[in-house]
Amino acid sequence: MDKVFYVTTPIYYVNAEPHIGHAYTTILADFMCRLHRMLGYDSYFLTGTDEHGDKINIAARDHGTTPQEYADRISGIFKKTWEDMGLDFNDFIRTSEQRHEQVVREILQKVYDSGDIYFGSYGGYYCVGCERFFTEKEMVDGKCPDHDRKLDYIEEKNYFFKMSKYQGWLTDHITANPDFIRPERYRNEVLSMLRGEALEDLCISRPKTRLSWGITLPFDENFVTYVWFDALINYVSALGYPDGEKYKKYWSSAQHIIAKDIVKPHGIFWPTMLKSAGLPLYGNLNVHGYWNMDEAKMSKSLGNVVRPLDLVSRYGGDQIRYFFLREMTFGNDARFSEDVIVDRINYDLANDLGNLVNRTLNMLNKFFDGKVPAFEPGEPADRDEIRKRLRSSAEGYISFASAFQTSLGIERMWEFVRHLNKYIDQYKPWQLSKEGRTAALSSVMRNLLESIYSVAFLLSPMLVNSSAVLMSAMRRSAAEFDLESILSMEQLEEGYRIKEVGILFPRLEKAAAAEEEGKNDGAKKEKTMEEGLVDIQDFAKIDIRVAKILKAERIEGSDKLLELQVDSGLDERTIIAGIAQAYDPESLPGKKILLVANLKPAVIFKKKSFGMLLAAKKDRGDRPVLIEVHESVPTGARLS
Ligand code: ME8
Repeated sequence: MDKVFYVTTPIYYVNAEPHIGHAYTTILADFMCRLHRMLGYDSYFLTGTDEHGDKINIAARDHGTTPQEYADRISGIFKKTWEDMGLDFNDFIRTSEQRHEQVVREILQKVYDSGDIYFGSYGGYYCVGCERFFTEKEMVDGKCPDHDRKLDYIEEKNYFFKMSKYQGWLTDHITANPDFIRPERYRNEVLSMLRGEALEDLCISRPKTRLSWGITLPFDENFVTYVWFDALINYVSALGYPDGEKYKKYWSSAQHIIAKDIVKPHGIFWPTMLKSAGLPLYGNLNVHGYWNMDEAKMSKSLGNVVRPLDLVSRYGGDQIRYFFLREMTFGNDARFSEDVIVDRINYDLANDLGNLVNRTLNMLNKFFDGKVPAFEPGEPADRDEIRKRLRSSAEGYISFASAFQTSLGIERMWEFVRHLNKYIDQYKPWQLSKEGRTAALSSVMRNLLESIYSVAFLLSPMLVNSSAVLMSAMRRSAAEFDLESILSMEQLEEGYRIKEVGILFPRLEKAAAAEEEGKNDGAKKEKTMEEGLVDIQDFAKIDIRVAKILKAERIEGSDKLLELQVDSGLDERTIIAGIAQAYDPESLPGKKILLVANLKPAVIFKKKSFGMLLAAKKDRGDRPVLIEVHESVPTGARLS
């Protein structure tokens, strides 16, 4: 089979500006496109805007403008938002474009000629928000369940598409191709719609007397096309159906991404339309859940709607992509919370991945002048084991992510990242250096660098900017992708000096979310300060770790201070501690204590101290007692 991949988002209505729900779907599509490109696919990504129909007509009227002007403005905002977020779509389709209108008319004519369209009379409950008729069974208390709005009964003469004719065929197709609609819960939802009562035919026109903003039917100019029949066709019109090269190349590999709100049009209308018009079906319908948020936080009257670009400027583009792709389990709803964004950035990006990179590059500077060391076969330092873990994590990541299960896939890569941090703790390169075990040190550092390069490469569809920074710092030119060579861990050039990358994922000094909350709830914040309480985010800024004392000496001229060498798990460092009157230096080596690891260095008695040990005393005059930790707790473990 050709390695071709075509991914689409819904085309968004232009009656409102982009919000985080739209941003999520579009980021997911961008990730899937880049992932497949990385895997060697010819990959194509389409998004766009849905511009016809009652809804847009009404919104334009409310804004005192024409539908076309209104659509131009909002569509422009969508396109610019995705561009500013660095989303790399190949095409942006608008349903008011000529190229689209022409294909809609062509397909309508085909369906009409095949005898699947008839003229009839229809009465039904219409929801403008959904742009569709509801059956009595679908309504809740006479209202649309999604828009909580009383539905109007409308009766008019219209054209109908014989959707019911394809009910049996579609049921069989979905049953025989269990992945056609995924995940399973949405396949079942569609099957239960199909297996319930008889499918009704689809009303596909609107009389121009009621609505003129739409595509005129090719066989009756008194009517415009129903907006869903028009909109779904964007997926082929953008490819240049019927003769376009892109249509021929990409169409049958199509992967549609939508949320659970529009399963029926995509799972039932669209396949039956394709079948009737004689087009092949799309590849898969991939359905995600909803991002839910605190009503108060999203209420327009409070002026605090979350805009995708605000999030990016507040937290960073890669950080937001990571949060979205990691936090939502495909198919389920997820809770949107800025506190969780902060946690994900601090724990996963700064602490796990960022720390791994910084520790490794700092040690490389110190021990090898920043140059890629040789790999010493006599001292493999678990190279095979690391390679095995890399392969298993990478394969898990690729197979989950390819099936849209980004969260599970990313977690597999993080297992590897966390293992690499443990690997440093286990091999303690600073100790190898001190003991003069250069060959072992070379291999350990080389293994780490090769692993980091592979991680950066594999994560590049998600951490687009940071991966690019890392890869270009480590290599002169980007490699052609070949999974086997990435997994071989033989990508770097011996002796090449790795460039500085700085801090890739700064820990959040100021918890933006907490600050925002503070603004909205000043009284609460004041009360907290009055009582001397701190926020959890403030506490989280302090990096307290288990450290092991390696050496302790008195400092000449001071009866209070000791100079200690400790292993922090991150590095080996000097601490000046005021415990000389309480402890003999000889009694200290081997003890595991608590270290504040991210304190700014301070000069004490002309010596530099890199952190602080935690000790306790009840009264001022008491001697400080070190907080000792049981030896089973690993060095470097973080207090949380
Ligand atoms: O339905 N969580 O457009 P639309 C997750 N024009 N995703 C969300 C979301 C949320 N809270 N809110 C919206 C339409 N979305 C039609 C589509 S396609 C031929 C025509 C995302 O502007 C999600 O992808 O209402 C959802 O399916 C889509 O926006 C609906 O966008």
